[in-house]
Amino acid sequence: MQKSKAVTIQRHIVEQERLFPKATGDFTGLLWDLTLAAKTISREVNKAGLAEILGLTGEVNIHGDAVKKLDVYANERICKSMEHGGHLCVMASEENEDVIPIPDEFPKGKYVLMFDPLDGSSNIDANVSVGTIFSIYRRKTTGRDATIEDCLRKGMEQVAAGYIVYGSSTMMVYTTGQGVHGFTLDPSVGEFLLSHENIEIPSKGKIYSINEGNAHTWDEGTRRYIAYLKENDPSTSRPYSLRYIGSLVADFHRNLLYGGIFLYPADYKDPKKPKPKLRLLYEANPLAFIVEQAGGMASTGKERILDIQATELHQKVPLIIGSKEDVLLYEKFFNQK
Ligand code: P6P
Repeated sequence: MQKSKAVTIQRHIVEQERLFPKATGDFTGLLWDLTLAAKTISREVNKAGLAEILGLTGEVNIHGDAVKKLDVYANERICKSMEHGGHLCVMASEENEDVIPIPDEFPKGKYVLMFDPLDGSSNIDANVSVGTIFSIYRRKTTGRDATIEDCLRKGMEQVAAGYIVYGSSTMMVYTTGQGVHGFTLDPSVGEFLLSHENIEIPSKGKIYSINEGNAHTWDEGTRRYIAYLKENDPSTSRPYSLRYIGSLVADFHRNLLYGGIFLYPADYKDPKKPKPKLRLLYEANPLAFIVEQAGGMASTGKERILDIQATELHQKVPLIIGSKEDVLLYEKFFNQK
């Protein structure tokens, strides 16, 4: 890991903004508001294990505040942190059925924020890493109010994407199309400090991440690919190691740094009606933008994730993402007749 240059994320964002001569600072403000929400969620996630001890399990906590499930808390925290800054025209969340309009009392901006507030939250009680994933687009419509059309986009239109992983430390990883950069939260000063500049994913890994318990639902190509990875052939760096946390951000983050492939293929029990699980707008698109910026690849097996035109807010897609050579090889197996 590179030595931290004690560059805060705020300073890094300003430096990134300087790369865009026409930038107005609006984008910088948006990302700053997001980092504040991240710090607040990190504090709550890290306290979660103390719920019993701190008396946070009742309807009302020791401060008299209503206690919420952490994913509900994270969702509300992001909405409250982002709605008043004047940077956004609309938001959409994995937790909300419909788009989230900016309240009339607040100024509207030119950006769209879509997010998964706390992915993997079912793992919280076991103290497993969880994460927030976000995606930013420029507004597309020109009417008075933004609409769902501003959210139903192709991932290639993103202007920024990132995630916060709440693990042994809290890290924020983001891209604005100028490479991928990681920041580690120093809780003693409450700042995200640059710890991983210009992250590049190895072109080929030795790790595969998939829920082997779903093997009975896999298509033939996926089945043959996973069997191939498990064959003993040191000349082609096989067998691979299976690493599967069951928390997308944690699995993705490890593979981004070490190399490897994460697979969540569709359930093919009914070959005529494949059923994917992960969401295009809140999970696949932001991670696909990040991995491509880091030199990797993200595919459904058939097509590039970032080329998919979203038609529904909660549209699901198969997600095969990670080291380029590994994803390319998967595509060969998946498309073999
Ligand atoms: P499974 C968590 O619920 C999640 O959405 C992702 O974070 C994770 O990668 C996936 O689902 C795990 O799903 O079916 O393997 O438990």
